Amino acid sequence: MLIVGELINATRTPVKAMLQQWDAAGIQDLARTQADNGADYIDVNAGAFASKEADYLEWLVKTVQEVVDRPLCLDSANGKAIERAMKVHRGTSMVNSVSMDQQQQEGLLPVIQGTDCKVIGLCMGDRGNPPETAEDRIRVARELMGVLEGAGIDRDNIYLDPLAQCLSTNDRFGIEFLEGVEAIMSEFEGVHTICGLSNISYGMPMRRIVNRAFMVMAIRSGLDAAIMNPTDRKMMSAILAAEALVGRDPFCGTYCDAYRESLLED
Ligand code: THG
Repeated sequence: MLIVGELINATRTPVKAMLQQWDAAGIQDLARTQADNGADYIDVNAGAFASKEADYLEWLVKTVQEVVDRPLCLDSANGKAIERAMKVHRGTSMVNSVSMDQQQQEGLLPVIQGTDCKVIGLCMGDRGNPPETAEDRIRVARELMGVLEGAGIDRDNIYLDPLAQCLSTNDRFGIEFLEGVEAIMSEFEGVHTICGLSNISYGMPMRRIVNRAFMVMAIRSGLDAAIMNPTDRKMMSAILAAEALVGRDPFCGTYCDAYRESLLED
């Protein structure tokens, strides 16, 4: 499982305050904590500041990469902000995200083409209409694959996001997402799937219980990446166990290594 740490997101109150004060030390603490807890990528999102988003995102990239060697997941719907962030990013970033929004594609595809960046293809139609059913998801996924592969992006660099949405607003959203992952992974061999995991539990009590159960099921459906909180040790343990159980951990080696490093928590 490829883990993208979600904590540097301006929709979170403490992070919003850090950005307003250009608090580099606070941001760098969050970056180190996530890297130390196993994040492969660090997500950076300044979407709560419409007008200053591009300035903040560029600053986040520089500030985070001063202290961690991980690549970043550039989380913005604003093509200009992504373009500026990519210019200062060291190594190969992950662009989050390209959807079927025409205008956004026109801004982003030229910036991505010819690079080796990973790209999240978000299953969201033109004008931002979200999918409801598994069928909706696979339909948008097909369109995204046409656009992304058509732009010359390697399948191994594509992460399709079927969009996890709040279970509390529609009790079908868990199963429709899971069936979407399965359909995508079997139709496009070699592609990856990712999601913002904790969306599923929004508005529910004891969200982490729901997040962990959802993750285990999503792994069974083929999900191989997630934007999530890597400091949740019980979640990280459930991921390691689930991956061993579906045959994605030869000789349970990664699970046993994590045990020896005292990373597991029951
Ligand atoms: N898909 C893609 N990108 C995304 C999302 C997605 N980026 C944004 C979001 N959704 C994923 N990121 C976050 C960041 C913070 C929080 C949720 C999703 C958040 N977390 C709780 C908090 O801080 O209070 C804690 C969650 C928990 O661990 O219980 O607010 O869907 N491509």
